[in-house]
Amino acid sequence: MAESALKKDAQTVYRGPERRKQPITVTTLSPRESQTLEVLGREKTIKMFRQMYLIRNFEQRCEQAYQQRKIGGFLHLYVGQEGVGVGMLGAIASDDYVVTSYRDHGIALALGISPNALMAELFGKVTGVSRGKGGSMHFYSKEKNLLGGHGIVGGQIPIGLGAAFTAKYRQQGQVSLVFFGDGAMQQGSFHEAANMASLWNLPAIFVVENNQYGMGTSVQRASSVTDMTLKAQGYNMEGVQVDGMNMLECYAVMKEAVDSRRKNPRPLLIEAKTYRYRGHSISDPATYRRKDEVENYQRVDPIKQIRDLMIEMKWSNEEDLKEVEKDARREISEAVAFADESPEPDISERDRHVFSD
Ligand SMILES: Cc1ncc(C[n+]2csc(CCOP(=O)(O)OP(=O)(O)O)c2C)c(N)n1
Ligand SMILES: [Mg+2]
Repeated sequence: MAESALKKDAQTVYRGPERRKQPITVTTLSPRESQTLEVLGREKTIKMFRQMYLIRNFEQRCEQAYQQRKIGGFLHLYVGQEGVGVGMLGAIASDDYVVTSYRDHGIALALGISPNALMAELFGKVTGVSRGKGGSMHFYSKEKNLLGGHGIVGGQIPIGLGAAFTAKYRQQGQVSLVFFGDGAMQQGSFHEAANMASLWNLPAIFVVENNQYGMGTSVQRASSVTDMTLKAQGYNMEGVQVDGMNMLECYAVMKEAVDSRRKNPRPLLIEAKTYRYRGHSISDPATYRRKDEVENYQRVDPIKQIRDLMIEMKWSNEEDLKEVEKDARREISEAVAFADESPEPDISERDRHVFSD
């Protein structure tokens, strides 16, 4: 059956099937975008722009440091997906739970974890978020309720479900955000967790960051349907699609989701249509896709869209935004210096934190 026919009977709330082909401008702002800008206001919007820029710069410096052999092991960059992390995490409360995959740098930074501690983690230094023992795929923060970056595809989903159970049990209105990729959605772990979340009315917000590829395999070749919200239907769960290149929409969809679920816990699936500009990991030259495909997404780059909009709305100007960018670059340079200068873990660290200490 065609996907559109399946959709007809869907219990899903559907917000426009495809990402915008054109960047946001003042004259083409949708009512939701205008409203979101009003809610966020100038200061917070510029702050979120800075956060996206900070993530991009962090990732670029990671690439450099990897080439200089200061970082080893795996490295999966978030470049292109910044609108999802910053938009969605900008809408949650500090005591909500968050869990994600190995593509975790952007999520950790968007949560406000210090770039120093993240860069140090990548450099294998004891000052890192996981004391240098986790590396790129294993960022954690007890303080920010980040329950990890996880290397097993889909492995984080049942953990996020557990956090949603905790949230409901405690009755303090928390929610659990569970980020995973389009590849991970095909794993049994998603389907088991979705079923239980629905049956038990848990406040789990499943966010599939559909960046169109799982390693070198396009989503069309890996998923029975390409509209991921259809998969929510089998679990009597609401499903929403959002343009992941649009930070304002990502904020709006998450804000609405968390506001409605704090009092009445129910799961939700959000499919963020996004794109990764780089290969799957640092060692992937991404020869399986065409250059113009990447360029099409770069035309609606999440950072550039907000930057241009700020200028067009006269909420800022070229000069001031350059200062914002310079300041973010300074912060990342300091993080690199901090990581460089930090000590490696002492040999006595070897047996610590293996279990629960
Ligand atoms: C259980 C498991 N199977 C396979 C792998 C190898 N692997 C690592 S990443 C990946 C692709 C996942 O793609 P997706 O979920 O779309 O996330 P993205 O990398 O696009 O963020 C695969 C197959 C793994 N780490 N774990
Ligand atoms: Mg993917």
